[in-house]
Amino acid sequence: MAAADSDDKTRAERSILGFLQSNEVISDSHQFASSVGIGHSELESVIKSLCGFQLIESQDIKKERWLLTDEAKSYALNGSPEAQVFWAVPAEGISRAELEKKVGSQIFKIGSSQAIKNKWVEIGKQLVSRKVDHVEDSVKDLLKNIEDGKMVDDKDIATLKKRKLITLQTWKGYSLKKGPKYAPERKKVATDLTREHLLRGDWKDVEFKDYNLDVQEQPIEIGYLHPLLEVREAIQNIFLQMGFEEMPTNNFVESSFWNFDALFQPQQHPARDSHDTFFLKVPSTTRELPEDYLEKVKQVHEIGGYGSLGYRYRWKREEAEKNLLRTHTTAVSTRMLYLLAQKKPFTPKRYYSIDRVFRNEAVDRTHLAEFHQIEGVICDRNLTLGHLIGVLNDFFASLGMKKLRFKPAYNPYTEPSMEIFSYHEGLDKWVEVGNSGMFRPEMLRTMGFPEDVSVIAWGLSLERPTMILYGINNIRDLFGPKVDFNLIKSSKICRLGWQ
Ligand code: FB9
Repeated sequence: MAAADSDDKTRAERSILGFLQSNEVISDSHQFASSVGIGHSELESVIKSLCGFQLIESQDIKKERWLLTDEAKSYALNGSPEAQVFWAVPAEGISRAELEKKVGSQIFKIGSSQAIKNKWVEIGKQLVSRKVDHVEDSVKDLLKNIEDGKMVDDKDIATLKKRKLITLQTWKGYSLKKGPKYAPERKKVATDLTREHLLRGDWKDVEFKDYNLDVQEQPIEIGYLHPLLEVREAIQNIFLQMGFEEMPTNNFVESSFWNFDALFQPQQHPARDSHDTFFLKVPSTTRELPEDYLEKVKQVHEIGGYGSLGYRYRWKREEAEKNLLRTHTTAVSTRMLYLLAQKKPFTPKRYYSIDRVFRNEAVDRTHLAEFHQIEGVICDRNLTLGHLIGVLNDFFASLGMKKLRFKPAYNPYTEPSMEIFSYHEGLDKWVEVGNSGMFRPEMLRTMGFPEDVSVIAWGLSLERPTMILYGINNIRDLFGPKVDFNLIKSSKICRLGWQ
């Protein structure tokens, strides 16, 4: 097959270049193809390549012609239905039934109405009789003319079209003429300078094919970072540059104690019921909790301390032992801060985490039941809200967000708390970019931190910045089974710029 094709191609090439040697133009590639006995599609690819080498120039031509339908073909053969009906009516007339039998119901139905319209026959109650002696079957003639490709005037074309006897066939062709680099024979062009050229010494007069620098490069099959991991890496580098160290977040399953209680979040807090939190059936409860610390947490919840009234309710151990899918990486911050509080003397620390958290929330365009939380925690002496605002400005400035605004907010484990907003030029609006606050003494003192130690912290999601930076509108296009791999392959390098 390939061999046949290739010499068909060379034959097509020779016939085109040969024909143009003595003729100005090849007006219709279809006609030319059938004249040299080559399929038009073969010719087409040769035309394209000869144009590529500017040996010829081609111009698109649109050809169209009317084709007879099968019904019309039968009329061109046997006469139009109206003519057939007329001829079937003898001079003395004929009954409808007989006539129908004679010409057939199809012809009778179409022919009789047309013959009446042409005032050739009249159909009485019983009888069908002629109104003229002789008729010209112009329709048949028209159809034959069309068949022979003769010109037919538009009025007749319109009539035949209306009678669904003809259809228009269009096809694309080319008219060809010599190109700027025309030659009766295509000189073999070399694509590479080879050893043979050098050995033969004919490299001097061989024509080398130009490099086509616009050629689509072979896609290099390499690994691609998912946009979320691109942004994660960029944000990780911001934290590392700011002297933060990563917290170990490799445990999606957490106990209510570290996820809620240690954060001084009361056990009847709405976030702690299964409407918001995924509790585990197996293992439903945690086995290891630090006993002495647990007693202190129980106490601070029940009666407070460190200037707090506490929540004045009966704190239940079994509630704290319930296992769940962590609802925030703040649970990991709690573990790390507790461990830090045990270290004497106190050493200031900067921690960050970027990992999955799970919330039993209604899923919508921007929310799934899980997302990646980014969290920054600074534990040091005498930190104030000013420090928090300062570090937030630094952090978000590295994300390209220069203008921040803070709105008082409430979290069970931080007081004061602030929602963080940044002005987005592109979206031309203030966008909520995170939440933050100062961990409560009921949390820190209970862990064992000295009174002058305070902890500022903030959190945001990884999905939101990634969706905005990559212009992804629906979170399902970013995360989950429906992600289109090409999105990942074509996603540009993450440039943290807020514009
Ligand atoms: O990410 C959020 N928004 C955001 C962040 C960056 C961003 O970047 C731009 C392009 C570059 C754009 C948008 N938010 C937090 C704000 C909203 O999207 C919010 O509706 C949804 N929030 C999530 C929780 O939803 C229930 C984002 C998620 C979130 C919220 C709060 C925290 C973490 C994640 C926190 C915290 C915290 C507070 C105090 C102490 C420690 C942690």
